[in-house]
Amino acid sequence: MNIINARLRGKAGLFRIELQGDRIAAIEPQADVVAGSAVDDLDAQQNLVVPPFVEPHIHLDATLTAGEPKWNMSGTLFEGIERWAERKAITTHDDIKTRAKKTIGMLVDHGIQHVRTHVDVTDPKLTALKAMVEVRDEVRDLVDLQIVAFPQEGIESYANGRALMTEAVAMGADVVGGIPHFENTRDQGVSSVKFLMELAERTGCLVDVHCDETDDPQSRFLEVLAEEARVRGMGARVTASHTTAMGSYDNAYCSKLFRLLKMSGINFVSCPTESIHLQGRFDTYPKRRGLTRVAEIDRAGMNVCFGQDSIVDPWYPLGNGNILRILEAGLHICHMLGYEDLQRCLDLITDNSARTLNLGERYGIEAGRPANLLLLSAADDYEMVRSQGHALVSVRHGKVLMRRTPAQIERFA
Ligand code: 17E
Ligand code: FE2
Repeated sequence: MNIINARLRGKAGLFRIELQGDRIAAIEPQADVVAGSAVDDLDAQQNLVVPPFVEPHIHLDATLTAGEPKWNMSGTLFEGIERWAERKAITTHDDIKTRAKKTIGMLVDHGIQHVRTHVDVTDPKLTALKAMVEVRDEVRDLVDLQIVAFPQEGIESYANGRALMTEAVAMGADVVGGIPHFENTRDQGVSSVKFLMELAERTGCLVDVHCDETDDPQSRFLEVLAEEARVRGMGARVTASHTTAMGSYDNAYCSKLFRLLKMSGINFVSCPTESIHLQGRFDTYPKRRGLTRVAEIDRAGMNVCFGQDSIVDPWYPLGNGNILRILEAGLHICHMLGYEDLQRCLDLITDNSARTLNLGERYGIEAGRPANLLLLSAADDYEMVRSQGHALVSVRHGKVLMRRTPAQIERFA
């Protein structure tokens, strides 16, 4: 199969992308627009062809449970954790698998092929983890799934938290998580980060910590995580998710912090729709946005990407799998609608996220790499967000996985 009349990000002109089996065989410039010759040629119609969208942060064990048994009435992270604990108590293996697979279908419909999911392991039976390890295998034709052992109710503050984390890794979690701002004390927050970094280093896992997801400017576990990563030389394998407290740090502290963050080389995920909804809840007016410093992290040359976090769960009632919606919201909320940001905004849901997930040569439109790619509905990044465009075709392992027919409009005058 070949893709013809493709535009590639950062390159002038049109290209023909030749796929052989499950690999990209060659990428050749085209002098002119061409007509398809083979029956199975895909015509990109002079629009962008990009590697698949990435979902770097979602909780697939909790999706599609909003209101069961009760709604989150305050809109806070903390009430979300309480409501989830009630739902978690009645979950089953099949319940987790059914909802996770349904949600993965929603992600696939929007061009996502790589997913990192946090899975709550603060459960003596590890029900969700066992189910998600099976799901990871069963959805291989749809997405590559990374599983984070995520201690929703704490590592130090939850009974046998350390043992559950260790067991989750032994059972096949790919990534070690954490939640230091939720531990009972500051000391426990610090010791939880040291514990999880040690576990990851020993087992070869990646790291992705829910870190400082609060408006509390005193929540400063990011510096602990970054320093642990720096000393161990693990920065590229470590991610700090949310870091919303950074939106409340004063500039004097933040300028010192940025020096360490840069030295550490860690990655960042922001979930802008989730954070604008959950944070700022203890403010009246002026009301904080409750997001990390996305534009500043990006401009400092560090790696940052956007995630959805939730789809219809105790923390966030909306969501449909469309990461482009998150991109559009995030660009607004983070003051990133400037010309230069718009020129390369798809980085925030493609290349930057792939780097966060350590996908390496498993990702990208280059000869020799997997034949996983998207045909988009616009010719550049700016037009893609402006037009609220879509992934029209998703190709995975050299075969068409999803095709979207855009809505047809009839006008009569
Ligand atoms: N759990 C958590 O601690 N934070 C979140 N944003 C979600 C779950 C969705
Ligand atoms: Fe999260």
